[in-house]
Amino acid sequence: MVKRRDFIRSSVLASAASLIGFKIAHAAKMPYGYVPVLSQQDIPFSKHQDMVVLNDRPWNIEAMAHLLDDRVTPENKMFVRNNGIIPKNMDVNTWELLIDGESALAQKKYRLDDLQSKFKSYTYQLTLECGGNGRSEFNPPAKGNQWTVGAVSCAEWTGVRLKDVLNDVGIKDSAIYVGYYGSDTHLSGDSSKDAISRGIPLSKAMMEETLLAYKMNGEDIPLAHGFPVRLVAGGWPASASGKWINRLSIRNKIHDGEKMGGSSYRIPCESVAPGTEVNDGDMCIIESMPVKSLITYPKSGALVRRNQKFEVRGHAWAGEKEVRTVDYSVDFGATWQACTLEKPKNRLAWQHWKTTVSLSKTGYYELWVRATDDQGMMQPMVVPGWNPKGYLNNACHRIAIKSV
Ligand SMILES: Nc1nc2c(c(=O)[nH]1)N[C@H]1C(S)=C(S)[C@@H](COP(=O)(O)O)O[C@H]1N2
Ligand SMILES: [Mo]
Repeated sequence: MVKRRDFIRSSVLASAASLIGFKIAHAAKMPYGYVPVLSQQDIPFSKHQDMVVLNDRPWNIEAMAHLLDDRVTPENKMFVRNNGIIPKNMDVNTWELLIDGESALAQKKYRLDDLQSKFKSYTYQLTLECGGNGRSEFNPPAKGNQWTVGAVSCAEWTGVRLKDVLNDVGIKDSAIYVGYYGSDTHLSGDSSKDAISRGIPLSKAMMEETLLAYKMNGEDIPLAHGFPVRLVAGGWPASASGKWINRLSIRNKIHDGEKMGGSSYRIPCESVAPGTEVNDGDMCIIESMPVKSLITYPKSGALVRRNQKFEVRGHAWAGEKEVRTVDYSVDFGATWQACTLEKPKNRLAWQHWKTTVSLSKTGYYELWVRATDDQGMMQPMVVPGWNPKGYLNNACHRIAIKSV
C-alpha cells in the first residue's frame, strides 16, 4: 500500500515535473513540499518573478512586502488565491449571470452588456486581504496555505453596484444574505461540487462600494482574478469576493454554500487557548477584517548609513473602518513615533503612510510599524488570538535594517 504522504509526494513531484517539462533528476533528494525554482519563474500568469508560489494545485501565489509598494496594486504583484481549478476559456459572449434565490422577487439573467447598459458604473480602489494572510505564524500551526504577509492587494475595480442589480431583480423582505457561485471547478474534478460558494449579508451586498466588477485597473479582469465578472466586497476577507461569478442567490437564510460552514473562514466566537478543538456551532463567520499595515519600502534587510535619512513607507487598512494613526519603532517597541498618514482614496481603500528615519548607531535594527483604527483598535505586536484555521493574524509587520 502506498502511504498517503508518499502518494502526495509523488503527485507533487509529477505536477512539478509537468510544470518544468522535464523529469527531475534528483527527485528523491528534493525536499518535501519544495517548489522548484524554475516553476516559480514559469507560472502561467503575468506575475512578477519574485512572487512566491505556495501551491500550484490549486494555484496560490503571494507577494513579498516590498512588491506591494505601488499605491494601486498592479496585476503582476497581486496575490492569487484559489480553492479549486481556474476555469478555462471564459467567454464573455456567452457569459451570463443568473440571479435567483428564495428571496428574489424574480429570476433574472444578465449578460455583460446588459449590466453595462442598464446600470451606472463606479470605480473604487478596494482592499482585498485573504482571511488567512499571516497564517504561517500561528502556533500550533494551522493547515492551509502558509501565507506570510503578501495575501493582500488594493487594485482599482470598475463595475456596477451590486445593490442596483439586486434592486432591479427585486428583493423580498425575507432576504438576509446573498450567496455567489463561480465557474471554477472542485479539485476533485467532481462537477456537482463547488470549489467555493460563499456570500455576504444583505447589508454588505447593498453597500455603496460592493461591486460586480468587470474591470481591474482599467483593463478586463485577468483570468486568474475572475474574468469576466467578479464580486468585490472590500474590507472583508477576500473569500467573500467571488471570482468568475455566474450566479447569485438572494437567500432567506445565511448562505449554505461550499466553505460557509465548519471552520472555513470562521473563527471561535469566544477566544480559545492555542490548540483547542472548537465545535462548529461555536464558530462565527469572519466579517470586516482587523486593522493592519505593511512596510513596503525599504525591503527587509536593507543596508543604510548611520545618521543618514531614508524614507520608509507602506500602507495601512482596517476593514470597513479607517486607519487613524500609524507609528513606527526602531527599538523593539520601547518607543514609538508617528508616521504621516494619508486619507484613503475612497472608503475601503488602503491608506498610504510614510516617514523619514535616521539611525544613530551602527548595527542590526528592526523597524516595526503599528496601525490604529478610528475606534482605537491597535495591531498587536505578537500573533493574536489563535484559531483552528489560522485566520486574522494582524500582528505588526517588522523588517530588518542594517546600519553601517
Ligand atoms: N470562484 C472563486 N472565487 C474566489 C475564490 C475561489 O477559489 N473561487 N477564492 C477566494 C479567496 S479565499 C480569496 S482570498 C480571493 C482571492 O482573490 P485573487 O485571487 O483575485 O487575489 O478570491 C476569492 N474568490
Ligand atoms: Mo482567502
